[in-house]
Amino acid sequence: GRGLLAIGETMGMVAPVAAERLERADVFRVDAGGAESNVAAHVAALGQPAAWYSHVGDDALGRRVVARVRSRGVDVSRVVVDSRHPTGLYLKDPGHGVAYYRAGSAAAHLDIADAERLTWDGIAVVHLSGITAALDATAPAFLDRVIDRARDARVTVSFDVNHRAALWPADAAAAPLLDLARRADIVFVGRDEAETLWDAATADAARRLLPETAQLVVKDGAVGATLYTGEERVFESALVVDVVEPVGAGDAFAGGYLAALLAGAAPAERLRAGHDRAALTMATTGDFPDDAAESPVADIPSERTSA
Ligand code: KDG
Repeated sequence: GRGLLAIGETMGMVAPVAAERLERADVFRVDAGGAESNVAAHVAALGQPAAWYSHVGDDALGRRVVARVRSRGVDVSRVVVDSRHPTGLYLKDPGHGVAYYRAGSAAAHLDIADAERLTWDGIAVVHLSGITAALDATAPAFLDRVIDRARDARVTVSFDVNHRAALWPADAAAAPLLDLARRADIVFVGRDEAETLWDAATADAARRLLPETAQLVVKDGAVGATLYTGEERVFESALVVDVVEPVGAGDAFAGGYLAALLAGAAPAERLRAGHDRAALTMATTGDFPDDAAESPVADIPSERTSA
């Protein structure tokens, strides 16, 4: 069947192996971290076709990132290697957020030419996130063009609002993120995120801002998630888990949901698939269910395209 294309920056991620503060930890892993490729990896893990598109630098970190995403079953053949700009990097300080080293990265240079180059064969859903809108002056136009082209190709547009306060404050992000959400067919937003951005303190308040969205999912952390479709409102409780580190749980939820959608699952089942993947991800300091035992550089990619 047709699958998912996720688009957006994936960086090198450095995280303590145990849930220790960055300042004190001695043992770290270097993995790939990017909201959109995480979603693709969850979709692939659940047996649905998934591809990822972005730019990486022509550097060891970029090769490591691409190899890692590929090792999770994601088609990376579209990824562009940019010889002029580096792969971005971020550090995790468990329980205390992240630090980005991504300004001017290869993926921050995604632009309209990238959007024009995309092909839609085999793609049922394109997944985007609000992180891309914050990256660079060229990124908003890139997202606009991707959405227009997906619509023309009758590809479903999935959008995770993904406000990252370390990239842009809520007052700057609120309007552009709402505009993007209004153009998507499927929207994922946190209840607290909708409150911070748009003063929408409840799931129903978020729905009033996005009344036309074909599938609106409002996630309320440990409580559960609500799905609004044209006809119904479905709530599914979250699973009870011991949280080691929560970063990546939102991507896991979206990946579980979208994999179930691609498999033809009913609304409640899609929400449960999201909760299942999120629970697995919160049990690790990485962005992805624990696969640290795998060799991260076993598979160096051979495809190299110059930007
Ligand atoms: O959702 C997890 C992401 O936040 C993480 O993988 C890094 O993509 C990332 C970002 O921009 O924060």
